Amino acid sequence: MTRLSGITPSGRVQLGNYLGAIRHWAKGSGDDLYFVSDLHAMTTAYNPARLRSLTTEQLAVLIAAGIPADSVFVQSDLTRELGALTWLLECTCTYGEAGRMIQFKEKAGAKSGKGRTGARLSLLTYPVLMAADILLQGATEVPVGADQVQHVELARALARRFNATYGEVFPIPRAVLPPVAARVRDLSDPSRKMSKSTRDSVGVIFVLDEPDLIRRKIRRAVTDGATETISAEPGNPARAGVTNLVEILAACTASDPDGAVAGIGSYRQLKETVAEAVIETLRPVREGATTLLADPAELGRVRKTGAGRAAERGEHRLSAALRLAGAGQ
Ligand code: AQP
Repeated sequence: MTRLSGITPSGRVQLGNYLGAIRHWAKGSGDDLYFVSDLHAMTTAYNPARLRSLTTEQLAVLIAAGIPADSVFVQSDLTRELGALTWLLECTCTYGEAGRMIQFKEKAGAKSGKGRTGARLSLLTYPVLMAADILLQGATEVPVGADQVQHVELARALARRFNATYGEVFPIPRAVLPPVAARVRDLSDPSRKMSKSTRDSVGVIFVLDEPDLIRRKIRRAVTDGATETISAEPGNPARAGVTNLVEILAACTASDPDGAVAGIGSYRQLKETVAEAVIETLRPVREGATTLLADPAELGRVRKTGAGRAAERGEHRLSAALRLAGAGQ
């Protein structure tokens, strides 16, 4: 069994990415693969220099979080392999299948401002690139959120069709919904989840934020002002801010929400406790990533090793797929 998961450098890595995904990835098996999906960040307008720096930062965070360096790679380091496989899969996928992707329907009009016809073609085709990410590595399990299940289903359909048409090459992947992980919410607007691409970052804790900045952001977090009841009430929108703080504390201290807040008597004390727990949880990752980022030669070496392993792993599948599909010599 090979698991494959990615993170998109659409912004700086935030606490939700860490508590909900990255720290679990660090406990995976040596066969698992994790990648920074920088090519996926190009489907809407972006700044190339910022994309490069976010990609490097995410790579450093993944390694500092404890994921073995040879299990991590940057997607664009496999552009040649992925480009070739994406083409074969685009020749396997129908226009109708790509157009049915809910994320395309939701994002295409909104992002371009000119309706679907103004959306980048890559917004339509990126699920096929995602299928190539999965199938190149022969991944059998793809942990994803509910919004990505449809894309993994597409990868399954394309793998089956390719195998049936040209010959068996690809293991059939399946989406796995990770066990309920902490869903961290924005500190200033707890009605939405914490996200790395949120424009106003006062409610977002970035993994590389300095401790003082973390304290300030948590001090300003929305609570309900009135009751000073220190408990989590999932599903009650009026208490979403306090619930979020309690759940962050529980996730950082590996305890249940009631146990985590035992002895805390005020919102002020709750915020101070949450801030210190977040700072301590992120400290080793921030320190490790900062050290790596200060040594570009070492980070470059680590990056090359991961890319080499990922390319090597996919090589025989790609050449078999090209040969069976009638391409190359
Ligand atoms: N707030 C969150 N709480 C728990 N888990 C979260 N994840 C993201 N936000 C939270 C998990 O992080 C992993 C990598 O995320 P992604 O890059 O695939 O994209 P995303 O889910 O769309 O993350 P963001 O931060 O919200 O990015 P943008 O702003 O670009 O949309 C995933 O496993 C995700 O579940």
